[in-house]
Amino acid sequence: MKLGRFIVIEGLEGAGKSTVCGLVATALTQAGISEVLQTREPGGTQLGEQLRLLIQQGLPDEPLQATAELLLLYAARAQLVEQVIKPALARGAWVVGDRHDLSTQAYQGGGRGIAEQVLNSLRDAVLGPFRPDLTLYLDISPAKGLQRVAQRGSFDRMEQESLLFFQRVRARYLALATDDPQIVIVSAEHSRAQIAQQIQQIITTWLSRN
Ligand code: T5A
Repeated sequence: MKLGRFIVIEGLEGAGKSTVCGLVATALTQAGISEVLQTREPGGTQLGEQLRLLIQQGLPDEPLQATAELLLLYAARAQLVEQVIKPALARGAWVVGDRHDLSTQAYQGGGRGIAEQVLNSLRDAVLGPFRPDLTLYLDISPAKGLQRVAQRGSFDRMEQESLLFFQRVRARYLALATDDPQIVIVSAEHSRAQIAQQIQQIITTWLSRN
């Protein structure tokens, strides 16, 4: 029995997801929701954090195969959903997720070229009918997002992918978001203040309707 709600923030590297997760959590708290939990994927459990390191750093002498990467991401997600997210929702907490399954559809599907049928079967096997209640997709051009990441320091394994890879990821995100009424597209190229205002508006409107 689910009492809380699951809100997910998605987007390319440097889109501002972590920043927006904080804004959403604050907006929910100000709206009177007593427990708001923030999660990130991959991560958020002991297993998930170990897998995150592996996914972000790779192995010194062995390239990670696309299907191996996919299965690691789902192992992390299964652990997080069952151990953290579902129990939180069942006790009435609201969960704000920094990435969830849409990332896999975009990165492993659009970016790596894994067939949609494979992704859908795996998603159904691992998650069943479990889905977010609302997803905010922060849209940014790969060049701009990576420029923001570069200002922060060095690139990890995923961030070293080509611009073409991230263009495919963005195209898949946009295609999926356009098709799904539960995904709201937010332009992430505005100033922090403009985005904060927009997020507040989206959350207020959504809360009034749900
Ligand atoms: N992955 C993940 C998959 O391939 N498949 C999957 O299924 C999943 C779940 C995870 C990696 O794993 C991959 C995708 C990723 O490569 P991550 O840490 O979740 O890594 O993702 P990143 O996208 O790398 O996280 P980042 O921290 O780089 O980006 P964020 O969270 O989008 O952005 P944020 O808020 O940290 O901001 C980035 C920088 O921009 C500035 C911030 O201050 C910060 O310096 N910034 C702005 N600057 C100007 N204007 C604004 N409006 C700004 N907003 C933020």
